[in-house]
Amino acid sequence: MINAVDKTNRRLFFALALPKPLQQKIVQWRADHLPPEAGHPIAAANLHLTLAFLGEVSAAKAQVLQQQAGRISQSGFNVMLDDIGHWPSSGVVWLGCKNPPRGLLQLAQLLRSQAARSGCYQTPLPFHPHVTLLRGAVRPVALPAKTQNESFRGDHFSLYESVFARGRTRYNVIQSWPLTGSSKDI
Ligand code: 2AM
Repeated sequence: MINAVDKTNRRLFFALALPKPLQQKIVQWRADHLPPEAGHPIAAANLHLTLAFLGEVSAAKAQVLQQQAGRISQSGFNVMLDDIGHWPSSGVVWLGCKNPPRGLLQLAQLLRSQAARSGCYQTPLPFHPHVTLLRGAVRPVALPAKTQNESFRGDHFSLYESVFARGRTRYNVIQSWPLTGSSKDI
């Protein structure tokens, strides 16, 4: 028998939140440095740094992933957004890190391997931490030579649900976990 589509599936991902003042600064900087025709700007409240994309996930699987996330013991780290780039194939203009902190890479690696073990497809592409600024940027974009070099403290991570309603995407936090573990501060 073919299973009916599970309507309780939700589109989920783990991410680092950006502090609200930084979201506002980035939006202002984007307006000043990227041409409006370059692509569709991501709303300030939606600016985040994805750690692991999970896709459409059942409630049972989400529960397992949340339990595993809760057992992660890692300390926080500083994320410096000092790089900018454009991926024309996915139409994404992004801010990223020239030298991502080890803690960020470790956390993403752990969440991605836990997700893969739970059957959430993980892209074979290497993890490239980034904050998406624009979507739909499929044409060449004149990128500014420098970013604002803003940094933020990754002191917690969250599970988000992506909800599309009335023509807009919203990201709702389902649960957050502190990064206050005992490993050496990075
Ligand atoms: P992006 O910003 O580079 O597009 C919520 O959709 C978050 O999950 C976004 O940050 C998005 O990354 C990421 N995401 C969406 N679909 C994805 C996929 N198939 N593989 C990896 N990441 C994905």
